[in-house]
Amino acid sequence: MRFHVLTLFPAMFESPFAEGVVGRARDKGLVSIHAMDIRTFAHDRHRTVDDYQFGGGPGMLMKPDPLFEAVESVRQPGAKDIPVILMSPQGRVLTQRVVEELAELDEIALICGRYEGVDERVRQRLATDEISVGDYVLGGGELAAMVVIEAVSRLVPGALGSFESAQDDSFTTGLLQHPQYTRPAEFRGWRAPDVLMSGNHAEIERWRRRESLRRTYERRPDLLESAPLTEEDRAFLAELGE
Ligand code: 9D3
Repeated sequence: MRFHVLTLFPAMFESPFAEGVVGRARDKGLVSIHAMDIRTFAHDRHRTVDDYQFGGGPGMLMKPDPLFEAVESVRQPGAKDIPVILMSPQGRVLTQRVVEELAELDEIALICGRYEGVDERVRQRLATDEISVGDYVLGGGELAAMVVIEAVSRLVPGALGSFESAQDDSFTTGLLQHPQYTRPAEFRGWRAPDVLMSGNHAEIERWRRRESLRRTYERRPDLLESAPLTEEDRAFLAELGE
């Protein structure tokens, strides 16, 4: 998976991806991240990338020409067009389903906006997708693009070790993670649940499933609507609701 990032702050993409899952995937040659400075594609003396908005109003917009040229510099002559994702608060909200969809691609360009936004022609004529990472205000698209890169990279085959398989991720089972404990069995007088030390794997699985259901019911009941549930799960949830 190749990520091309168009940003005014390319250095932001260095240390976050030097380590961890993405760092290892890069070392293995499974993922590459190419951060390009949009300012390289400004041609005037002051390397201008922003301008006032027609019609007036506060704040500046990103000019279209440096962004178009930056994307065009990524496209290989004759190759098919690369998907271009505009990171924007007006985009479709990133979920694991969207991440899975993006993980099917072998190359994507991510446009990170700054200022008040981008010229509408970038959205209409350059971007093929527009993604938000949630309903809160960031200072620009960079951290949002990093979220996309991290979430997508871990789904690239071979990126995860066998102990961190993407298969039992909470958003794959559709439920929140059950409580987890490690040694010591008693810490400051707080004991880990005995069932986890019982060696009875069927009992442990049952306990974990129920705790996942309990936690999801308490914290994210919306997830229960789309989670695949057994009859036994439903009976347990009915008990919780009483
Ligand atoms: C306070 C300014 N807002 C006035 C309506 C508009 C606005 C412009 C630019 C709000 C945020 C930004 C910068 N944000 C992003 O570029 C961004 C973002 C976000 O803020 N939240 C969630 N996902 C994303 S993806 C890109």
